[in-house]
Amino acid sequence: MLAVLAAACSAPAAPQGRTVTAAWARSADSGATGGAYLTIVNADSVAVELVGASSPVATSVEMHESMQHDGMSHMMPRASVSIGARDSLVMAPGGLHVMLNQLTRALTAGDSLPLTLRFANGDSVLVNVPVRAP
Ligand SMILES: [Cu+2]
Repeated sequence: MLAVLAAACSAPAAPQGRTVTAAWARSADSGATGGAYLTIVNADSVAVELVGASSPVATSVEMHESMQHDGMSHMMPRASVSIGARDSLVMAPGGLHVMLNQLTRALTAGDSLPLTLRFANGDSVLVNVPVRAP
């Protein structure tokens, strides 16, 4: 166990930071509300907190969580979402998602949009999000 730990600590090419996979956004009209979904992998040995996102295609960007209550679907805004050490956060339809409020242009399938994710430690990650038909 100790040997394994020491080996892990001295490995020079150990992955670090956050990577984003499986990103996509729903196609939507200009002025409408869009949704984006992605998985954030935190390769660090400490937890990170996602505290916001922005995109030039939306007037404002929020993090939301969909939940069922009395058979109705609701969305709750989330100010921040924590991602544990060496854990990942899945944002997908029916759960956590990125809400793109009042789109400044139409999102068309085959198109893509830039999305910047901001973390509490000051890091930010720019993601190119492909658009798909809903
Ligand atoms: Cu939402």
